[in-house]
Amino acid sequence: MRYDKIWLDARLVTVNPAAAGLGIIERGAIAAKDGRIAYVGRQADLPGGWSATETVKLDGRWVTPGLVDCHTHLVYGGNRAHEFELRLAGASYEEIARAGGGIVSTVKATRAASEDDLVKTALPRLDHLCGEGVTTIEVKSGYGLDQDSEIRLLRAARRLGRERKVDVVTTFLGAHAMPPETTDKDQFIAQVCAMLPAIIREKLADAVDAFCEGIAFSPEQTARVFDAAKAAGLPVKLHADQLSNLHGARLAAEHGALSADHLEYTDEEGAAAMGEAGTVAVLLPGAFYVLREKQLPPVDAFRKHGVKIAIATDSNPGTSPITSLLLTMNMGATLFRLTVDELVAGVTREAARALGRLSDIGTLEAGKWCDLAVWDIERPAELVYRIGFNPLHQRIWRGA
Ligand code: DI6
Ligand code: FE
Repeated sequence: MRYDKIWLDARLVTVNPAAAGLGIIERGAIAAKDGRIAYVGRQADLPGGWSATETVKLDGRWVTPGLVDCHTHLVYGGNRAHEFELRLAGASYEEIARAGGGIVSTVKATRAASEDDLVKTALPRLDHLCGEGVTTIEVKSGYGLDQDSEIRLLRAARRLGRERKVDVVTTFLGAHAMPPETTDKDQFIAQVCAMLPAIIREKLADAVDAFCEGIAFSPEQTARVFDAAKAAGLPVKLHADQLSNLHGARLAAEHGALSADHLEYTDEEGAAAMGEAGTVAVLLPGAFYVLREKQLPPVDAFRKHGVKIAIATDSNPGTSPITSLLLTMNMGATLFRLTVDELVAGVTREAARALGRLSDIGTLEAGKWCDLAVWDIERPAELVYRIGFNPLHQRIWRGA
């Protein structure tokens, strides 16, 4: 076999679901051909007679799958530093939202931005994430809230994937908030559903999301968006039970959602429904931290009901202005008491599952894209333990 590139003397965190724990292989080798993993396993088991165009010795460094940030709102205009100051002075997130700030202030700035502006302002945030080994990122719309602005935002998100060596998975989140020009929620939901054909025609969305919450949309309104998405052949996900328990987790599970995200107020019944349906729990400790939330997501219930757990940055200008998946892992440990194994799987295999991409990325298995992160660490726990330190040695996307 002739490989394009082979990495030798590696300690592999395969995250292979068939293996115990993180599927670690000491003295491992991994080889790429045509951008995909052609061999992964013990170096001693490499098939005889192999050769490679390029050989890299990793001197015992650790290799994980490229990291997957499966929930972001990376593309938007402006920022909300002013609102941050108001919150420091005592205003709550919901009070600011009800007074016309919050998401709506970002909507105004996003509508005023050109597609070029949106790409230009998102790139430094993307670069920071990629600088920590992220090779796939999900980006949601939801700051345009009219058809043209949502489409502009999604086009900008797609462009990020052409400007950088990274996979960008896009999600249409038209039902994120009420736009400032309307107050009739049912009517706006009808408009959101009516935006889908144009978005699909341009292949601008890989999934559809909604924000099911008192300050956003009801379960019934969310279900209408889900039905429209399903009729159009797109998978769904949900911002569920972030600030109160509207049984969004159960709703997402009933609709076969890829994931339900946030979930601080989810009850055991919701967790059980998610386990049954195979809906991934995407936990977002950055938003929990910024909002000084006290209610913890029901991690034990997720474990008990076999719910797969992913974690993500939720990178957004309001509740999670964070562009570090490593820091997010640290928060997942300290705030949510997730284990190192859960966190490493949560930013690789389970994040890929939450995007419906597990057959292509998220673990080190032959046939998947050869997206890797090579780390200068002595054990995987170091990825979680340090705060504000980046041990990335090298990032490989599609074998190069
Ligand atoms: N939940 C969140 O945490 C973000 N969106 C959502 O539905 C917040 C977005 C923002 O405040 O701009
Ligand atoms: Fe979000």
